Amino acid sequence: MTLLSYTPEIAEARTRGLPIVALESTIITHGMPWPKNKEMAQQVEADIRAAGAIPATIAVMDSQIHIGLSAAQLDRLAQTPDALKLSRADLAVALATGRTGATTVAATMICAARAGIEVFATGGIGGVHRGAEHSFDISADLQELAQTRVTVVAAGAKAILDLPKTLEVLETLGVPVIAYSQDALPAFWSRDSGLKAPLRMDQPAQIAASHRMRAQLGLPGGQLVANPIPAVDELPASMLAPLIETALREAEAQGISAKGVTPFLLRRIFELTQGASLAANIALVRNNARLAAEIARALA
Ligand code: PSU
Repeated sequence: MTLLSYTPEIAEARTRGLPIVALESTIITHGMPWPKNKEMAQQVEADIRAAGAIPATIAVMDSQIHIGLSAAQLDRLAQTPDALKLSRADLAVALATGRTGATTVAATMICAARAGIEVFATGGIGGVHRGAEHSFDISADLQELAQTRVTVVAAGAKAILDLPKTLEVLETLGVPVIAYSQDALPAFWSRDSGLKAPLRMDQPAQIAASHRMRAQLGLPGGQLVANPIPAVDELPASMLAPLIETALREAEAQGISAKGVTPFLLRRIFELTQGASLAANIALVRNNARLAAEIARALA
């Protein structure tokens, strides 16, 4: 049995050199409730096709890394909320033990790179959690961006995080943080974090060119393209701020830690916004998928 299993469509796209966009699966199992999670995954795949690229949703099932999921596999995964949340540390263990695992940004980057896929769309990357000076909770996504050559399109890092510290760590790690078509770093559900992004680019073709340039320079690591949520879909940061504070206090009081923190906060903010955060989350992932498809087309 081969380690990587491609759907026939993706196998053909690889041989023909067609543009492919990788998609992660933790957002499906741990980021959104059933059945919206499955609808989102299907919709995002359709968006990528409409933009002229081939979607490749990545997950671990039956001791294989699946590059592209069948409708039945996607359906099964979306109803497996206890799937492992896989990052660099546990990817091999899930494969060795046959457990079903959803890939985070970090694990999806590893799998995409092995499959020769250079562009990946997600919602928001993990980063430095608030209070990290005490908890040391820093997402493995940041290290992965520093070492694996995949361009990741996200709406920045999630607003539940400490964004200034996240930017500092990315700078230390040598990861280019490129805001798309604006100067400000986006803040996931909102367009503007109040922080200036280190870099700005306005053309997908130039983002593709800088991806290539890093390889020519022999630099490891990818790029983070921070794509703001469309204005019509954004939630005001001022409305979210107190709700994020409430959710963070609850997480602390309930002793939520490690991999549990982000899913807990996303779920609580979904409840506190009466579902508005989920609608925004879906809109921003779709927006990221469309931009990722344009970058993949420029690279193909
Ligand atoms: N984007 C979303 N929702 C999510 C995620 C991204 O819109 O749930 C997932 C990604 O898989 C990312 C993970 O890698 O959240 C970050 O988790 P942590 O903070 O535990 O590293």
